[in-house]
Amino acid sequence: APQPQRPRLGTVALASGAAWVLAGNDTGVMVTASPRLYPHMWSWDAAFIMVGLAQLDVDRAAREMETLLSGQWADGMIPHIVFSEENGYFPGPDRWQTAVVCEHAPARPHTSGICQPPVHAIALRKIVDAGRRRSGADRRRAESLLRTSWPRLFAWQRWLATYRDPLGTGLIAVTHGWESGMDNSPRWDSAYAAVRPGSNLPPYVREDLDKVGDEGERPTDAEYDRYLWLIEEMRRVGYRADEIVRTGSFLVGDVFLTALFVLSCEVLAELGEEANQPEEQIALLRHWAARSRAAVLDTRDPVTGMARDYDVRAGKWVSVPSIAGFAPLLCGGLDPRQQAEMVAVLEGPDWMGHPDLVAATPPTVSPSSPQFMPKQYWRGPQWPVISWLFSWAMRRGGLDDTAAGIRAETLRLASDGTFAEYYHPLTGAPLGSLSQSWTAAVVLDWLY
Ligand code: 2M8
Repeated sequence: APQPQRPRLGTVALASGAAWVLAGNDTGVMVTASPRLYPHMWSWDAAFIMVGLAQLDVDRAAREMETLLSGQWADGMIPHIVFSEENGYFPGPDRWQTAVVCEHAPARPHTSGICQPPVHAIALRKIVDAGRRRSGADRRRAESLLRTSWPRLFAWQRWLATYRDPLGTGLIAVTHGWESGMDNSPRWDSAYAAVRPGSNLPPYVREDLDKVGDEGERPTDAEYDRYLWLIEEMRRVGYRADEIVRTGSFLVGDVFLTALFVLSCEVLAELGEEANQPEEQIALLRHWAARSRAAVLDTRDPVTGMARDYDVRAGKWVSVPSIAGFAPLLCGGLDPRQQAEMVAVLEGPDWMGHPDLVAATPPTVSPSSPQFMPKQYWRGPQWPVISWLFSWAMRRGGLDDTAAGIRAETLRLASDGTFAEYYHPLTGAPLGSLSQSWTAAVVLDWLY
């Protein structure tokens, strides 16, 4: 296999570099997702950032959770962006106008009007565990964060279960590709093809293109028109959750997000038991987890066995060879034979074991597929944060060997010390933003 050309860092230098990136991106109130491309707090980035911060400084990690929750909407939604005072990102608060048109949105901090995958309970678990490993002040800080944030995270899971289950099966739906976190994944191509930007889409100027090495690493203008059109639709209905699900032009049951919802419900239920939270709420979390786990398993393609998204507007399954197909390995529930088969596919020649990969860690699209685009954002590159998620969930699910392999190989990729947002699977070249906080954070957690 080809080898990456950059110098490799040893463990100590890599861990120090990761801590340095988090410190450099820290405004004091939030660690921004990256220094230039994303100068604000993103919802799921913040959760992974807390996982890294928990290893360095329990109080700082706890404050990150508090900053994120200061942006939570009155109905329970955790918005996908909590804005800093920085400029340089589009769409910013002026475009979203959430507090202007929606009574649930906080006036301050400014927030966006959509959500992102629920991984925050995992972050709370990590902070609580880190606090308990230490003593005195750290432990008290973590226990008090557990008491204050548990009801908020419960409200967030309830929001998803209430507003985002349009089929009533437990398959949680997204109303914008950005909500999935995998913005331009081929998973969304067919649903976006049906989104027709109106001629009254207010004009805009992108701010992302000059902040990466090559514009080809980012989504196209045609994709951006659709991203902005969906926001325009939502703004016009005052970001009313039920109305967006009823009338918006994009509504897809997201199998990957649903698997993360299952994991978060379970982790939150465990934390709730430890902290004596209300039994009926814990029972609800377990109920949602069971229902949504069954929904994830029900999406499997009868021929390939891979999990699929469901386009609610078009009324059809979406079969794309993306990493989301392995969602059952995140949330569990397969019988042992089916699970071994799915792991074998993941480790096999169409995925991690593809002979042309520099590192045997999951690419976002199968390199054997015609849809694979090795440097294009969510259309093929390897994302360390996604590898961390699989590794963490697989370890929890007893798949220790696969989890350890993903960890080792992703660390090898990331030992170039750039902490890139994503990597070129065939060359190991760093892509997108460098010094991306969540990459640094998951590396830190792995090295701890
Ligand atoms: C990317 O998404 C934002 C929009 O939310 C963007 O491209 O401007 C995605 O990779 C998303 O998953 C991530 O949370 C965000 C910040 O890292 O960047």
